[in-house]
Amino acid sequence: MYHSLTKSALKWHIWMHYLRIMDEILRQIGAFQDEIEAFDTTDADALENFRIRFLGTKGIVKALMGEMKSVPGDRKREFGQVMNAFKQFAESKFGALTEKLIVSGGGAHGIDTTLPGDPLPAGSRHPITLMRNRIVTIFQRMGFAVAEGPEIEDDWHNFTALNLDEDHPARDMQDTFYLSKSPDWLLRTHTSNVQIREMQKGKLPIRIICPGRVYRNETISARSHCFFHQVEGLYIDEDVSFADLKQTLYFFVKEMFGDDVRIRFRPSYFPFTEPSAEMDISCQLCKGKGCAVCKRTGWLEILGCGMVHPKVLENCNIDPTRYNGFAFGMGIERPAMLKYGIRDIRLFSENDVRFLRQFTAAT
Ligand code: 2NM
Repeated sequence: MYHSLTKSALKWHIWMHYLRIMDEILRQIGAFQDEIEAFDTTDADALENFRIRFLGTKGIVKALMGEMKSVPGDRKREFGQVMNAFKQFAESKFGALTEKLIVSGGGAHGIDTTLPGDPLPAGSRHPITLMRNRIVTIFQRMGFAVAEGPEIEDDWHNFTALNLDEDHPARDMQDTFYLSKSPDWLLRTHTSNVQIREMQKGKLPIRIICPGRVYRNETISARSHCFFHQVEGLYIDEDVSFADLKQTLYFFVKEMFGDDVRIRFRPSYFPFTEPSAEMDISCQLCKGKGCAVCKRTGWLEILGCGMVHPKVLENCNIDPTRYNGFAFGMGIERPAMLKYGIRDIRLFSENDVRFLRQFTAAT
């Protein structure tokens, strides 16, 4: 008797617990329905928190499911069906709300992934870059490799190695920016420092093209700036002739300006080349007839060149009785101004997008 009493008391306890759970399930379903109906459909974060609270691994549905073990055997099936129905109902409601959020532009991360993307305005290359690339590419096709080096340089690589003696005017404070720290350090005045460094490496022959920014202490105006860009070339081998120099540069200008361009060389002087020359091309605006741009001469000066001075080779430990070569240097700003009709050199460094946007060429 006592035995059956405890058994039924125990059973009663189990049943009471089961009814309380079923009660709790109904309460949670009601709470879920109330909450989802009142839900602000634009708040993606709130929706996710709401979902986790009900359907997460530590959520309400999971916790109620865990009560399965205390459900009377003949009610486990019914309990399972109710819980599964609740879970599926909740999942479909969350699914519908998430869909709505995405379509209305909220999305899980505030991004509507179904909309076409915003077009990104394509940038354009700087006219100096365009001109430099055109020059460099032509020389690369002739077998020249690009070499680069430091813009902050020591006196030796910028001046001494290039055969500029101690009292050469270019060394003057008036012309060169020296670093306040030491009179030995300066901002390079040409990219020849790169060529010196390449020659010092001792690997011959050398065929390099050196583009880069250079600095000179000049008054800024429409025509000159305290920094600008250069491309210098160097070819060192056995038996290099002035004819090689002329033909290399002639090929370059024909590629650059077209087959009908004419060139001329005028004798000149540089401490680092002997002989030295300046090269002119027939004016591209008047085709050599004479106009304001070429100052009625029909010619435009575009570069300086010459055969590398034996002293320069010696300074770089290259034997001048065995090797020789040519070098040349040109600015980038002037030809770019000519090509694009730019009247003020300062425009290149002002970064006004209305100016920069106009250069849309692919290279
Ligand atoms: C020029 C004109 C002529 C030149 C010479 C050298 C080096 F390093 F080989 F000696 N580099 N660049 C050179 C020669 C530059 O610019 C107007």
